[in-house]
Parts: sequence; C-alpha cells; structure tokens
Amino acid sequence: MLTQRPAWKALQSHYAAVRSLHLRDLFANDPARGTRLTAQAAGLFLDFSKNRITDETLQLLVQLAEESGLRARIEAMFTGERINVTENRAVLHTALRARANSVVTVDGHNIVPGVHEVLDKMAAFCDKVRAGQWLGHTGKPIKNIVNIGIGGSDLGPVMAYEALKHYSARNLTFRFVSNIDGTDFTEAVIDLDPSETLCIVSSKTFTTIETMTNALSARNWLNAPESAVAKHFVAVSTNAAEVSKFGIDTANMFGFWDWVGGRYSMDSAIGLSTMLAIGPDNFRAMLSGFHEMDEHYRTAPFEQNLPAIMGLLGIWYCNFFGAATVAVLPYEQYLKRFPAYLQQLTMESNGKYITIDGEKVNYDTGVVYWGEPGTNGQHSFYQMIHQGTRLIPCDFLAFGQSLNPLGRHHDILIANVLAQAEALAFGKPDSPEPHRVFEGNRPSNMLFAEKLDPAMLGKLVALYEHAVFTQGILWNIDSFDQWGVELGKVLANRMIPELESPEEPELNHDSSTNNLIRRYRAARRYA
Ligand code: G6Q
Repeated sequence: MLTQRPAWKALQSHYAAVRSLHLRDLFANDPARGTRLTAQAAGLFLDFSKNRITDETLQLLVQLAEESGLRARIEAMFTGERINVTENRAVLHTALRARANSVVTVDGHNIVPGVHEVLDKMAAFCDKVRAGQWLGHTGKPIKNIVNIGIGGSDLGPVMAYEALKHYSARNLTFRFVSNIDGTDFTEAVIDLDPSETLCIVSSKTFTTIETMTNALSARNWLNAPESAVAKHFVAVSTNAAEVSKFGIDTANMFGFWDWVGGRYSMDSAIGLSTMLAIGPDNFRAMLSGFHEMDEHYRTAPFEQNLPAIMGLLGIWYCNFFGAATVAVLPYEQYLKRFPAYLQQLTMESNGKYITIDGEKVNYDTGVVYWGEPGTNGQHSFYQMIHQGTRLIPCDFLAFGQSLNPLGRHHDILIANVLAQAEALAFGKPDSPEPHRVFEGNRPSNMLFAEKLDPAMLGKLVALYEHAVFTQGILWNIDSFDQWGVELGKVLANRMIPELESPEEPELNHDSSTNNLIRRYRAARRYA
C-alpha cells in the first residue's frame, strides 16, 4: 500500500517542514537553485526550480518511485507485459514509434514490422491524396478531409492538426466531427462539396454510437450511389468486419491493434488526418520525437528524467498539498487544443479509485487538468491562480522562436510567460493595500524548447504520457482502462427508445429522470 511505504511516511513529515517554506527564501538562500533544479532531454528544457520543494523532497519522491517499482513497471510496459490488467492487454503505444529494426513481442510475435507496414500504407495513401491523384466519384480531386471519431479517435487528431497547422498543406481543408449533436456534423460540412470530400471514419471498435451515427449522416450527405462510398470513405479501425459492413473497401482500411489505447493512439493510424495534413515525412519526424522521449524515460535516472520529475511533482501537490488541479498554459497559439487533449490523457487515465489489486484507495488520485493558451488566460482566470485561496500548480510551455515572427509579438509573449512564473513564485508582499498584496509561493514548471515542430510535439505528448504512467504506477491504478465511461453509455442506449417511441412509454426511472423525459418528449418538435 502506497501510504505504508517508508518514503511516503518520510514525505509526510518532510511536508510538515516544507509547507511553510517560501520560494522567496528558497531562492534567496540558494543562488544556484534556478540552474540546479532543471533537467533537459531531447531539446526540451524543464525548469522545476519554482516548485515548493527542496533537494530532499526530490530525493524522497524518487525514493517513493523506486519503492513502488517504477523502473520495473516501465520495462514491463515497453516489453509488452499485459499491464492493462482489467482488460488483460499489453500497453504498447511506445511500439508505434519504435525504430523499424527494433523488436517488440506480443505473444511471441514481433509487432514492429506490422506497425511500419501500416505507416507505409498510410504514406502511400497520403501522397496520393496530397498530390491530387485520389479522385472522388465525379472525377474531382479531394480538397476536404473530414475526420469522424470521438474521444481518443478525435482529441489527438484535432490537437495535432492545430498544433502542426504551420506545417500543413494549405490547399486541403480539414474538419473534425465528434459530437453526436447534429450541429457538429452540419456545421463541419456546411461549406464543403461532398464530391471533393474524403471522410475518415476513425473508430477502434467501429461500434461507437456517435461515430457510427455521424458516419451514416456523412454517407447520406454524400448523396451518391453505393459505388461512390469507396472513393469518399476510408476507415481507421481494428474491426475489419464492421468496416466492410459499412460499405468501406477494406483495402482502404488502416489498422491498429488492441494494445493501443484510444487516448494513446494519435501516433497510430488514428493520426491519418495528421499525416494527410503535414505529410509522411513530418509525421515520421513526429514519431521520432515521441521515440526520443520514450528512450529518455526508459533510461535516464529519475532525478534527471523529465516525465518522472513531472509525474512525481504532481503526486507531491495532489497527495501532500491537496491540490485538486493543474493548469496547463501553453504560450504558443498552435497548442490551443493541448490542454483539452491532456484532459483526456490525464483524467481518463488516472481518475480512478480502485487499485489494480481491486481495493479502494485511501489517498487521492488524478487531478483536474485544464488551461488555455497565454496570454488569453492572463486576462481571465489567472486572477485566481495569483490571489485565490486554492493552490493551483501550473505547467507553462514556451518556445524560443515564433513560427510566425511578427514585429515585437514574440518578445512580448515570452516576457509575459516569464513574468507570470516570476509573479506567482515571488509575489509582491509589500503593498500597503491588502488587495494589492501578492503572497507568491505559487508553484510552476516551465517547459522551454527552441520551437514547435512535429518532433517537438511528439516529445511533449510522450512527456505527459509517461508522467501519467509514473503517477499511475505510484497510485497503483490501471491507467489504461476507462470503465467509468460505461454506465452512462448503457443508460443512454436504454433511454433512446423512450424518447423516440410514438406512444407514451412506461417510465421506470427515478422521479427526476421520468419528469425530464416527459418534458423532453413534450418539447421534441422534429420528425
Ligand atoms: C480512450 C477511450 C475513448 C475512445 C472513444 C472512441 O482511451 O477509450 O475515448 O477512444 O470512446 O472509441 P472508438 O475509437 O472505438 O470509436
């Protein structure tokens, strides 16, 4: 049990001593702090000196990781052990970016050649579409790509498209449809010509109600004979039978495997829209970035290991300071969907109260991830981070170069992110008016890289994937299942006929749900 570990107990008494230390004093008494409490890997620099820690904190957190067997669990993940215990699956998103000559075995079979086969097939397809050689049923080249998917089959593709837009083919239009709300599909295609549009139906299972309903609406929108479907629909899935039932030629299906979790799949064939946007070479550069961070996580000592440090600091704030959230604040407009992407990665992975041994935890797990790009957030919720009553650790992300240099914009942007971290840490204690006092001592990480490119995006995503893994191991939970989303799905499916039935249905829910169903039926106006 986590709370019985010697390092945990040591951290508890250590916390009692550290909680009252102020970053002002920690910096004043230790001029080297700002350069010592840093780490770097693969061109990514992490300054974690503005955290409420001492060298001893880091050492105890690393000890906790060691007592929790983190090193062995990392190897277990990378080598394909079935560490997703509730689904009895291996967890091998790292194999998606393994070098072509490496060997990763699942059930005695090397899976790496299959990964590269799919990548090659994706590349050939993308080259054809990008060259204007993939023609729609009326002979027009494809100009628009619509990715239809939800959850892990949407958030990664949307985030990556936005993040790497600078590198994308601007003659192609990309849209993403996820929500079952008909407005999502309607607005996504409102200005598109179906005869110039390719739909990617992205669904691991090919049974997800939102995706299949949107795919059917897209099929109707195409408004063309059955023979046209193969030219306008491709699938990314593990379920060939359902793909061909839909009418998609399985020659135009891009596969992946049950050892790729949805929220860990943006670098599998689920990234087909990303590859269409940025091209196969850039996609491969992104995979190399992922791989570099994988290697760093697997080999670097925890004291210098970026994902381990970030994961452990998360534990420090969650379990000792009682922080309930982390704000992710990218000072890079192209990363505007990064916080939303991280919400799924972190919260679906670690929002769990049952351990892998089937027991209820007696400590907190998982925190709320949220954020907006800077500087926009500064003009809204930063107030609470600076002067609120709650502790909100922040991850700032900043880059040395703008992808769109424009006058003084980038210097002003970077001055703001550095100033925010400084203000949060050191505050302004000496104002005569209480409302102008900034207590400071509000912790943050600063991630800094030269510029955002495909490889760097891969590194950033892998960094958070492995930070999440680190926490999941210490919390002793299964970071790779998602049973918590099942109940709502079952109940909704049961309710659909009650909403749609022409006769008044007999309702056996609670009185609130019954009443709301009756209200909806009365308000329902469309056919
Ligand atoms: C992610 C989850 C979930 C999943 C979606 C879509 O880890 O498993 O978000 O990605 O429910 O599932 P399909 O790809 O099967 O449609």
